Order: sequence, then structure tokens, then C-alpha cells
Amino acid sequence: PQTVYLKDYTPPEYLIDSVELNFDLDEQNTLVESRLCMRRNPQSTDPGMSLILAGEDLELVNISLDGKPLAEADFAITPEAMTLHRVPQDRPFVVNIENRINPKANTALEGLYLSGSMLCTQCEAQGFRKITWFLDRPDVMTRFKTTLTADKSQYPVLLSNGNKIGQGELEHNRHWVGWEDPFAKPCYLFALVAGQLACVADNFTTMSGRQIALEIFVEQHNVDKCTHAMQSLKNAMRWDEETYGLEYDLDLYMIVAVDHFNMGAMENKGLNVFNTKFVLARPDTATDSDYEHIEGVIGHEYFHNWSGNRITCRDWFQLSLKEGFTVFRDQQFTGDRTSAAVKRIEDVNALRTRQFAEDAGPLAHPIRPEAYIEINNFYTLTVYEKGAEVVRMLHTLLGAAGFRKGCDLYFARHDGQAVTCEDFINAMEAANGVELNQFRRWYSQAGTPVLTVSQQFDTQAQQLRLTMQQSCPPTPNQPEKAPLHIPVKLGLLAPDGSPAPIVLDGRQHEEITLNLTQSEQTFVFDKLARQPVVSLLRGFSAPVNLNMPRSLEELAFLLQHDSDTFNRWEAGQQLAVKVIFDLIEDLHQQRPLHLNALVVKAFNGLLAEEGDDLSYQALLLALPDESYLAGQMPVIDVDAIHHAREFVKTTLAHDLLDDFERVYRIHHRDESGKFSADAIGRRRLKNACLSYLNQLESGASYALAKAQFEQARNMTDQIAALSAIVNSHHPDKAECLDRFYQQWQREALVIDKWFALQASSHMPDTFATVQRLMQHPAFDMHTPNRVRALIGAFSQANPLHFHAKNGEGYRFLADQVLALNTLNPQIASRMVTGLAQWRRYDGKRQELMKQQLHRIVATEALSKDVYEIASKSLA
Ligand code: HT7
Ligand code: ZN
Repeated sequence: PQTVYLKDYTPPEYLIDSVELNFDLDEQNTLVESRLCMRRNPQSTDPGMSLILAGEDLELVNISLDGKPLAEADFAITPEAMTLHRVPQDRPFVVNIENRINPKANTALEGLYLSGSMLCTQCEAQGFRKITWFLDRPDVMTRFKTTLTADKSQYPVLLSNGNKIGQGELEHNRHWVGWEDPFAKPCYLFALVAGQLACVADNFTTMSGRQIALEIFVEQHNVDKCTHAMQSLKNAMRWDEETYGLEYDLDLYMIVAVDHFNMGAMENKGLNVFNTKFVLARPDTATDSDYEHIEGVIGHEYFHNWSGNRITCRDWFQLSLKEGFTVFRDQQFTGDRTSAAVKRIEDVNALRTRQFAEDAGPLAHPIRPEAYIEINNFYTLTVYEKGAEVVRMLHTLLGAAGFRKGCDLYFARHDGQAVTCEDFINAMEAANGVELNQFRRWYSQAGTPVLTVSQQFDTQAQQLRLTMQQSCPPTPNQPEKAPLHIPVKLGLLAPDGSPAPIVLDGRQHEEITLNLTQSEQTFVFDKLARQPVVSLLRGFSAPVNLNMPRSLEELAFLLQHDSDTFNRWEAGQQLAVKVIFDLIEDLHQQRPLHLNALVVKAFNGLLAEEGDDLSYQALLLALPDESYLAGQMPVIDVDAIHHAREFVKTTLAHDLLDDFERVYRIHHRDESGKFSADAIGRRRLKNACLSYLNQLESGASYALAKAQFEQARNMTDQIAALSAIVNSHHPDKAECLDRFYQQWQREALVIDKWFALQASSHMPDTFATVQRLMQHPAFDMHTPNRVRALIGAFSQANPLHFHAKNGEGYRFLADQVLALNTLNPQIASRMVTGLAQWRRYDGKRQELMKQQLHRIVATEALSKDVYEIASKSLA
């Protein structure tokens, strides 16, 4: 397969000013007519006369140029493109194409495909070329006019981008609807939907007083699960006006929820297509965290209307321009709507456990990658989540007002254009009168920097010297790293826990952001009567690994006193990490295990707290995830990590039984799922306690979980109880699982939870369960949500069993990857990543994982998607 390089970018040779599309829709035989109004791009540097249009899996019916049918000698078709040998160079011209496609055969879910009985499209990144021949690249922006014709009974609802401009009845029970999008857009933002859909309607008045119709389309039986999505959309629209001054531009905003979708959602202009997972919610079917994610994803797609649609990417290497920025915007939105402290911790936790692993492995790449074989493989945690961290650092460095000035300039300068990450930084610089040359390296350098910090206190001089060194491990094709511009937010705590003044270069601050720009830098803080405790990298001000030796006492102190909510949580995490790693060492040395009393005391303190933010309190009680711990180990020992962590959890449950029970009882209410922050916090804290108590495997703990399972009137409580039951030797496990299935068998999203819960269980029979579930009538390889729920959860959320010593987990995953390879390459390649980290394990596991990767690579007819991930993993 061919590699595409950023350095080879050239502007398009031709432009498409407008396109008229006519679809005669049918499940297996859709006819597409396309009228392309084109001209040579005045900026093109290539004097060639031919026009190359991308197209895949298309059957040509007719083609003409300026109304004249083309002879066979005038054009050539390959599996990937059509070349018109001679097109006018000095004047606009029109290409008319008619082609056929088969949506039902399209199991890859790119282009036009069937989801249930509904037809829908997914064109990002390069799906439009599976609909018709086109200049399928984001820097070709075109005005679209679309007419959809279909059987009226099968497809009563016909939707596309923009405004509805006409509709009518035809003979033989057929009808048509016309759509026009007044905004020029790249074809990846094109969408159509046809089906039997119910519409939930509302409206929104913008800041300038315009009325926008809001419509959410779902299958009839889901109409009662759209209230939260609609409210989220209105919240997002208002938030973007208030925070960024950005108003919606069309008169209509539509969202369609589909069961079959490769990712979360898609920001098509005026017609978002969503995975049902990020739309449908009712308190009895969706958890609190589902509710939060729905609001976040609805916000994300809505915010793309400016950061992505009005201003789009010049080429796919610039993906983080729209994705990193939009993730940052959705993080801010959720933080403002819920608890900023909790949101920041959740985001950092996900970044450190998952993106840091990507950045440390064979698939590491900069947020602006330089090469790809298959662009779909670059919708990564690095491009999205690290990309958002890079934007966040700009926000930190420029301040909220400076960042907003930069955004205003970016939106004003580039409205209607397809631009680059460089244009974004240029706008930040110009609006703030600053120079960000060194900062630019974050866009081109892969890998997670390590920040090593040492401190020296001089009692006589009343001075604290903080020395910071930065380094970054080599990543594929980048052996040497240059120093980055790292914003390091810092606070100082006096021995009584109160803030100590920060005096640097004669100026006093309460909190400061230090600019670390060199490989090594020393900062000297004056006027300190006593040695302060340093609170460093507050709010996780940069995506780095912090290496700062701390005693358990110092961590316990910060856990008690740090006023920075992130660093307070982080102190608790590092305390647990230290203790767990000591226990792992004891396990390796076959010494008996004892839990340090300091941890019990710290948890005792946490359980006694009566703070306002109960969700935050629940986070303080959560031990670091096994995958986070794995990321800290030179050679990952999944068994030792699991046993040491379980030991800590069980010992805490034993020693603090009364406290966990007390807090559980205080917050346990019989409720049908209210969504106030307080109710969510109570559920979160109570269920954190349940999870500890469940460790005890006692009659009382079994009774508690069972009672909650039976009495729960909201999904958060029901699934938390079932999770406790599944992750224990509960005598009624089979009965509860069966009852849950019977209760929810008609709710696909709930059944996904049922699969995922069993696949991620740490109980000994899990692999056999997973194999059995693969044969379950409700399991379906054609449904990405189901594949993620079973195969994804097992291989990515169950390190203990996926990494079984005998290699059965690896073999199983490779089998499934190969089965998915022909059905849905995007989903298949996502699953391969479970094997990519093979270098992190012991020699035996390395061999077993490599064997499966070799087996995948050696398979005939491997998709580009899977080939790229598997071969790069081995490199
Ligand atoms: N911009 C959207 C990306 C997306 C996508 C990419 C590849 C294949 C399928 C896809 N579905 C959606 C989603 C987003 O970031 O908003
Ligand atoms: Zn996005």
C-alpha cells in the first residue's frame, strides 16, 4: 500500500464550484447523478490537462463533458479513480456522471450504507468517493444541491444538508425532496439520510434573534429518549454564543441517530449523524456518565460548525486543527456544565492511561502526523486528546482573554477556507503580539516529555531552588527531540497547609505559570521562612510525565491540603501508585503483603469529608486503574498489578467497613434518576462505596449488591450493582445476568452494557464467557457497538484476562480482527491496537503477541487499515 506524505501536499488542480446530486435511492441499487461545475484552479502549479476524480466501488452508467457523452478513449477508470484525459483549461466546464452503488453490500459503513432499514452516509474522511466520483479532498469546497427520490412507504423521511427547497409526489408511490446548502463545504461534510423516522422538534433563538428549528430523528420506539439530547443541543448553542461569540448559521439543525456507526458522531453541515449511544437516554436505560457523554458529544459536533465546517482543514494531516480544538471546546463546555474539577480529572486520566501509551509505542505520531497509509487510522487519541491538550496550553499561556482574541481572529481571517494548524498558531500570535516558534514543536514532535524536578531549600537564604529538566524518549522516525515550551503551573503550600506566597524575580504571586523552554532550567523562589511543599503542574498544565520524588507523607499532606483540585486528586493517586508498586515488589519477592497505615488513614479522612462536590469525593476514593499502573511499569506484570491493587482495595474495605457502609447509607436513595449535580454525585459516591464493600465477598456484601440491583430505578444504580455482582463470586450471578437480559433485550444500548460488563470481568471464567457470548444470538459482527462491547471490552478493558499467559486472548483477538477485516476494516484496525503494545510485556507474552501480529500481516487481502496498524506495530 502507498504512503501519503504531508510534504507532498499540492493545491488541487481543479475546483468544483457547485454540484447537483440526484439520488434515486434503493437498498441494493441506488442511482447517483452528479453534475459537477468545475474549472481549473488558478493556484494550480501543474500544467497537466487531465482531471483525476477519486471513486471506489462504483459502477459507471454514463459520463459526459459539457453535455457531450465521453467516448471510452476519453477517460480511464481504475479501482480508485477515474481520469478524464482532456478537460477545458481556459473556461469553466460541466461533468455529468451517472453511477450505481449497492448500499446493502457496504458493510464497511463508509459512503452510503444501510443501518437497519435506514439509508445513511458517512463521508469523513474519504467516504464520498464511495458514492460518486469527486475531488474527495477537504480543500475542495463546493456548494451542494441535492435531490433525493425514493419509495414513500419505505423512506418517508428524506434528509440532506442545508435547507429544504422543495418536495413532491411521484407515481408508483414515490416522492422526492430537494435540499440546498448555501455554504460551500468539502464533500466529507455531505450527508443524506432516508428512512422511517420519527422527529422530535424544538427551536432555539440565537443571540441575534434568529429562530432555528431543531430536529432530532430517531426510530419511533426511541422518541421518549431524546429529551436530554435536545436540551444538550440548546445548551451547546447558548454556550458557544456566550463563550466564543459564535452563532449558528442555517435555519435548521438536524440530528439523526443510527444503530450502525463506526465512531461516535459526525458533524455533517446541518445534518449530524450520530451513533444512537450519543443521543438516546432515559434514566432507566442510560447511566449518569452516558448522560454526560451525550451532552459532550452533542456539544462537540455542534462546535464543529465553526471549528471544522466554516473553517475546515486543508488536508488530513491537519486533522487536529479541527479535532484538537473542538475537543478542547467540548471539554470546556462539559466542565462549565458539570464540575470543572471532575471533568479535568476524567480527561487527564483518559489521556494518561490511553494516549500516553499510544505516544510511547510503535504507533506514536505527532498531533500533526507526517505520513499515513490509511487516514482512518489517524483518528487517534493523539490527534484528538493530545491535540486538545496543546490547544489548552495555548489557553494557559495566553490567558482566557488572549486565547479568545486569537480565536476571534482565526475565525474572522479564515471563514470559508480550508487551512492549516500553522494558520491557527499564526492567528494566536498576531492577536496577542507574541511569538510561539518553540511552541510549534508540539505539532511536529511525538512522544510524551518527561519533566524531572528536584528541589533545594536554603534555610539561611530563605530560598527554594526548583530545577526542572525536560527530555522526551525517541519515537518512530524521531530519535532526537528538541526542548518544548512547557507551561508549568505552580503553587506553594506552607507547613500548615495554607498557600505560601510565591516570590519570583522580586514579584509576588499566589499561583504562577512558569515557562520551561530549555532542557534544564532553575527557578529561585525567595522570602520563604520555612520550606514549602510544592504543588507542581497544577491542573495538569502540560501533557507530560512528571518525575518528582515525593515521600508518602508529602503526598498525604497534598491530598489533605492542596487547593488545586487536580493536584489534590493527583496526590492521592501517586500515594496509591507508590503503595501498590511497593506491594508488587513484595509479591515479586514472595513477601507477605501489608497495607501502609498511612493509606488507611488518608482514606479514612476522605470518607469523613463532607464536601459539596460528591462526584469529586468519589474520584478521590478511586484507586488508579490497572492500565494506568501498567503504563508506569518498565515490564508490565498484569497479574501482580491486579493482585496488588485488589489487595489494597480489599484491605481498605476491611479496615474501613463501617465508614464505607455509613457513606453508602447516607447517599443511598430510592430514586428514578434525577440529574442534578447533587443526585449524580450521591450515586457516584455511593457506588464507589459499593465497589469497595463488594471486595469482601460476604453474605452482607452479596445482599447489598442484590438489593440495589433489584430496587434500582435508574441505570446508574442498576449497572453498578450488576457490575459488583459480576465481579464477585455472588451466588445469584447467573440469575441476575439473565434477568437483566430479559428486562432489556429490546434496548440495544443496554444490551451492549450487558456484553461489556461480562467481557471486562476479572473473575476467572471470563474468557470462556467471552467465547460463549460470541455465539449469543444478540451478538453481531456487523454492529460496531456490539463488537466494541464484547471484543473491544475484552481486549482493551480486561488486561488480566486478555494477557493470559497461554496466549488464548491474543489468538482470539487475531481471529476476530481477521473476521472483521473484510467486513469492516475501520473497526478491525481499531481492534488490532490491543496487540500493538507487545514490547511492554515479558518475553513470553511478547512472542505470543508478535506471533498473532505476524499471522495478521501474512493474511491475504488484508485491508490497508489493518495492514498499517499491524505492520507498524511490528516495525
Ligand atoms: N469528525 C468525525 C469523524 C468521524 C469519522 C472518521 C472516520 C470514520 C468514521 C467517522 N465518523 C465520524 C467525528 C468527530 O470527531 O466529531
Ligand atoms: Zn470531532
